[in-house]
Amino acid sequence: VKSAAQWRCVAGVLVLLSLGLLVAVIVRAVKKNENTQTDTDSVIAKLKCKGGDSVINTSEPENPGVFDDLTHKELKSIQEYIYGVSELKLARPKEAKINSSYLFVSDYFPPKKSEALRYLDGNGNKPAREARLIIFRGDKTPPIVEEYIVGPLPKPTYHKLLKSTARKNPVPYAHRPQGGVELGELFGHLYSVIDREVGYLLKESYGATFTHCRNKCLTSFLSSVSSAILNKDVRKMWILAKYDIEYYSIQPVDIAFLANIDGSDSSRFHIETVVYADQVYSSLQALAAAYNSTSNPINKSKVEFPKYDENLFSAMFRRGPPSSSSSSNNPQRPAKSVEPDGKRYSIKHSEITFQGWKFNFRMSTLTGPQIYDVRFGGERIAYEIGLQEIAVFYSGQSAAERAADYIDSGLLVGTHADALVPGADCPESSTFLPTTFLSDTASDPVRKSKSVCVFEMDTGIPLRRHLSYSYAEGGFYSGLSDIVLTVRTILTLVNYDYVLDFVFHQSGALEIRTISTGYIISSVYTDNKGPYGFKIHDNMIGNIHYHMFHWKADVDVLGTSNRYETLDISAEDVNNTLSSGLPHELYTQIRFNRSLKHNEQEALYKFDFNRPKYHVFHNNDKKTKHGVPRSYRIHLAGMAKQLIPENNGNEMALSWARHQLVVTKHKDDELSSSSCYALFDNRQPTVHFSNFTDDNDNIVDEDLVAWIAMGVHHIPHTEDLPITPTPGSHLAFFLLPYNYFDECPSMRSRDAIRVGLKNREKPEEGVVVNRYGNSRGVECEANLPNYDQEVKEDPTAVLQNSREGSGYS
Ligand SMILES: *[C@@H]1O[C@H](CO)[C@@H](O)[C@H](O)[C@H]1NC(C)=O
Ligand SMILES: *[C@@H]1O[C@H](CO)[C@@H](O)[C@H](O)[C@H]1NC(C)=O
Ligand SMILES: *[C@@H]1O[C@H](CO)[C@@H](O)[C@H](O)[C@H]1NC(C)=O
Ligand SMILES: *[C@@H]1O[C@H](CO)[C@@H](O)[C@H](O)[C@H]1NC(C)=O
Ligand SMILES: *[C@@H]1O[C@H](CO)[C@@H](O)[C@H](O)[C@H]1NC(C)=O
Ligand SMILES: *[C@@H]1O[C@H](CO)[C@@H](O)[C@H](O)[C@H]1NC(C)=O
Ligand SMILES: *[C@@H]1O[C@H](CO)[C@@H](O)[C@H](O)[C@H]1NC(C)=O
Ligand SMILES: [Cu+2]
Repeated sequence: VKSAAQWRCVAGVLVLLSLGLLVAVIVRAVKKNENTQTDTDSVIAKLKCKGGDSVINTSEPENPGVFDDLTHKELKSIQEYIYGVSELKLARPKEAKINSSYLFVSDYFPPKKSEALRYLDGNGNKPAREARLIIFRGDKTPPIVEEYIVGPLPKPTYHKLLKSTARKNPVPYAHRPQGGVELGELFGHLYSVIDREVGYLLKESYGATFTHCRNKCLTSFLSSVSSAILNKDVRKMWILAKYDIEYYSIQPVDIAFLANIDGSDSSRFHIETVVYADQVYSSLQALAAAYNSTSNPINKSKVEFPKYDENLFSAMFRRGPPSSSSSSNNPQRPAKSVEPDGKRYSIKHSEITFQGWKFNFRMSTLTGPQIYDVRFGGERIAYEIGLQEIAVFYSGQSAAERAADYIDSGLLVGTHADALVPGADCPESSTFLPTTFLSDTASDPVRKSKSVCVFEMDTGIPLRRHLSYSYAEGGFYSGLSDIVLTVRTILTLVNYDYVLDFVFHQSGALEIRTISTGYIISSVYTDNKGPYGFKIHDNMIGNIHYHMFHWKADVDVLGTSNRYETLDISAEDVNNTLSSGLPHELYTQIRFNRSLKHNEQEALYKFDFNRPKYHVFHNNDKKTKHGVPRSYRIHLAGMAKQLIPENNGNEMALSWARHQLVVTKHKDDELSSSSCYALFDNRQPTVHFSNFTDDNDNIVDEDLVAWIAMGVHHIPHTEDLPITPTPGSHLAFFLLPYNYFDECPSMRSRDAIRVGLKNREKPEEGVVVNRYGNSRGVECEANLPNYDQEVKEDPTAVLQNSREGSGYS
């Protein structure tokens, strides 16, 4: 007997079916007209898929938990509180100058791990929620940067300096990260000075200037010169001129300015060196004089302003004849993923669940994406996994080119996750999550509506499969596609774009992946630049560089009392007399030895091709029924050697890249391995990662944290034009169950397919196909939001229409 609800459902489906037919007719009608349409408007067939019973609530929680980011309401209360603190005298955004005290950025400050665990595991009160504020004190003498903890939220009553054994606070003003207030004053001042002194030269040489230039403008790329390079705490930046045209990082011109932007008085900012056409001058005036000299003529550059159209090599329009399978008359849509039975994951604010997985996601304003309390099958395997730092170091023939050593947390990585585009950045069926934070240029909390996407996807690769073809050998097939949940964010850090994924597999494996794309940085071609890049366009080389990434993985395998062991694989010779019949015959085979790491120094790991190893973490009291420690293994699949010697130049900022894996005893103070000051502070790092292991703590039966470095070298080539494609740049590390489950946990997945004989005794009776209740075929399409319409109505959903809240760039 069917219930009324079920009948209603059937009726609903019929209505939808007929609606679907109607839509199909419309689609056909629209298709006919397509050739006459210039707009790419598309009608989406709306034959609605079943909803499923998952909960998707991406709104801010009323009562945020221990892993939720600061909510809009909390941010407002922080503003109200902090602007009322009289001794700080904070200037409001818009009024803030580099010579005033102002709020630079906010971040959630997670509670101590022990308190959070007591609360999560049911034996403790909910820890107070606190915020971390970076405050620039430009009106102090000397000016400094202070970090404050403000709480308890949502009604703050205190602010106190952040005290930590692992980081300096306060921080010299010269080490502060870049932000909108400073860059506003910097560009306003220096661009007009440059144009005043050498504007006519820029016009003659490049057909463009920095100011009053309408559609023929120069813009610039900034490279901070760190205190380690200068050997003192002075703030300097190279300003590398580029054409302001799509896209400036591969439209270089051969003039660069070294700016001294030290202190809090912007009227004292000045250009102290200029490099023009490979010739060096000590001031703008000196260049102007030399340029005019008739007695002693200098080499002059003469380039035309590029012509902007769809074929401009640096512009990103589709060009070239369509490849054979589709033509411009007959476009054919690519394969897409659908959710025929609705979403199989749930999102409740920061908490995400999928096929036995459960975790919380947040975006740290300072360090980027993080997941917390990561559980599989109910059991916690990691407390926290998060990005720590992204760096890219360039080389070049000139001082300005090689100064381009970017430590991206100096740009506040978490604020650069923005405007993910469904259909290109993430599947159209994705759920998008917002981020919210305070910035130095916006009066209200800045909200980015599509910073993160969550989606289920069939990777198209079998998670497992076996075919036992012959009847004699069993006669069956069994397979399961690697169907995963991905939580993705993409950080656009000036010219580069980094795709950062947390990928949850049904085998209990967690994959953390970084992929790079975006525009390279280039410089003007001269004959002597051979070792630093190929000539890839008329007048341009793509400079060699390398990208480095650092991640933290606070693993908790069956509790917080863990050990770290390597399984060392080696060759050994054994007696082979029995097989060979010869008395002295040896046979060489491989074996492994378990090697327990006792302290942090012993655990420092540098990859060695000659010594293959597994890295496993376990709780010594938790064994399988076979007496083997139940472990999780960290598999490194994205290593690259960092070649700058230790303590040399900017290497200090990358001390985390000295080892591919470091294991430390958990300390709340050792919150992150780098800091937003790392662009400038290398002479005396605010956070110096190699100090984390100096105290050489015991790591046997302790709460352990694994720190993982990844990297990739990049020698640009013509196919990096206009943009670097992602294939080949996938770097990852995995957390893999290792003797943790009795068998592969994917055995419980209903996504599997088995084909077997009906009757093994009588193969002639044929086969059965078992899909474990899943039906085949895709009869519906999700009711996807119309993205094109959305951005037409609100362009800010994809492009910013003012500098407000932009942070840097
Ligand atoms: C989502 O969460 C918010 C805040 O807790 C709540 O007010 C709202 O009702 C929830 N929405 C749904 C559809 O459950
Ligand atoms: C701060 O700088 C602004 C210019 O940016 C200037 O007008 C103002 O007088 C300065 N204030 C102090 C106290 O120096
Ligand atoms: C150089 O020549 C230009 C153009 O004649 C002139 O405008 C400029 O003032 C001269 N600059 C110097 C430093 O002589
Ligand atoms: C000017 O260019 C020529 C030819 O490239 C070169 O030989 C010369 O050294 C350059 N002069 C300066 C001052 O760099
Ligand atoms: C493993 O242990 C064996 C026996 O103790 C030893 O001969 C061998 O050198 C060890 N291998 C490694 C890589 O430590
Ligand atoms: C190998 O084992 C055989 C039989 O056990 C023994 O006779 C022979 O001496 C052994 N050879 C070596 C090289 O140890
Ligand atoms: C790191 O250790 C060095 C040497 O012991 C010390 O001078 C420095 O202050 C430490 N840095 C931090 C951030 O603790
Ligand atoms: Cu690159």
